[in-house]
Amino acid sequence: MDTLPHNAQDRVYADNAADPRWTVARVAALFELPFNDLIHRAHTTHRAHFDPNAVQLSTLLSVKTGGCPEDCGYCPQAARHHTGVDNEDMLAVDAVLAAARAAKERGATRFCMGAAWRGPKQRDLERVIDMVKAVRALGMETCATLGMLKAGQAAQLKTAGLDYYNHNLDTAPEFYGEIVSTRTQDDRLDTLEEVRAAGIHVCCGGIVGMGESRRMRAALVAQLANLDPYPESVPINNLVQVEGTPLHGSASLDPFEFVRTIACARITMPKAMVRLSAGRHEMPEGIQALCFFAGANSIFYGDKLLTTGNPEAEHDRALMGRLGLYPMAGEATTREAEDR
Ligand code: SAM
Ligand code: DTB
Ligand code: SF4
Repeated sequence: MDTLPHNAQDRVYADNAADPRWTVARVAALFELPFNDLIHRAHTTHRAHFDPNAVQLSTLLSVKTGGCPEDCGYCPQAARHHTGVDNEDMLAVDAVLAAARAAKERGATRFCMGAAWRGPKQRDLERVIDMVKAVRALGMETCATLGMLKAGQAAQLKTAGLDYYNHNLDTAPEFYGEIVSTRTQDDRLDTLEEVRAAGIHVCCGGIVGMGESRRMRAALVAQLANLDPYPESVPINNLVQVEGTPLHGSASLDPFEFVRTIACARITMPKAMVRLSAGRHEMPEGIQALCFFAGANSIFYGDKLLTTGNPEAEHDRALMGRLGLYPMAGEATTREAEDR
């Protein structure tokens, strides 16, 4: 063999020392490393910045389900996809508060509220603001994902006490148009700028397993890592294939490739919370354990994501117990983000 695997690894280190920017080529070189070299490096990075056995627990709630005008190819909530997800009314603040209280009792420290909107109307935003205030008053961290924000909306959420806003870049820029046609990735970047400018922590990641190439996964990670600053929280979702969506029936991703994506996110965004997000329901526990080793330190906790299933809380507690993992204190994660 002309090129020894450790030479390949050295080259990735050396390149990066010369220029801290993560080009697609550099992230692609990480993806190409032998698996053991990659996850060793990711785990070493993880250990340098975090307690390697602490996992942050967030619970999701869909506060406005279905009927979305957008055409995201992966999403069961798009009105034009016939998935059995109905267009429901927005939840009342009391119902949201009850769900947050239950999540807190189960051990979640962050409560994430999602809405199937292209973006919030002012009247709807006002009810979300009341939800944020109510959840915050429980002593939980708050996160919302409401679609695109217009000028001034992020500032209103910040004033209400919103800690994080989730808005994903979802996939590589060159693949985005194949997955979504009703908006561009530049629209996403505009909202991310609004969120940043309002002083809300950014939660931004993507989905893998949508038929993208490895190079495209590298391009997504590079794009996230080159946001300045990179996001405080980076959800890596494995596509949940829902019947009736255009992406249902896509070839499923090699689970080791999912672990590699987590590892690359950890290496390129060393101080971010890397969130092992959608797709855990279908993911073998051994693969989840490898994800934790490769630097994932946050999960969605509770038996439902927005409309699809997630492992039962009890099951996750048992898995964490078997791995010697424990929940991360809520304030610790925000402090971590603020100290960066
Ligand atoms: N409508 C808002 C938006 O698109 O930003 C907020 C809610 S949307 C459901 C939040 C994120 O969920 C999407 O950006 C996407 O990354 C993720 N998501 C949706 N459907 C998914 C699926 N089937 N599998 C994995 N992730 C999915
Ligand atoms: C994120 O990146 N993943 C979560 C959260 N942010 C909002 C959503 C996953 C949704 C999976 C499909 C569903 O349950 O509808
Ligand atoms: Fe709507 Fe968000 Fe689903 Fe896209 S991902 S269809 S914007 S709910």
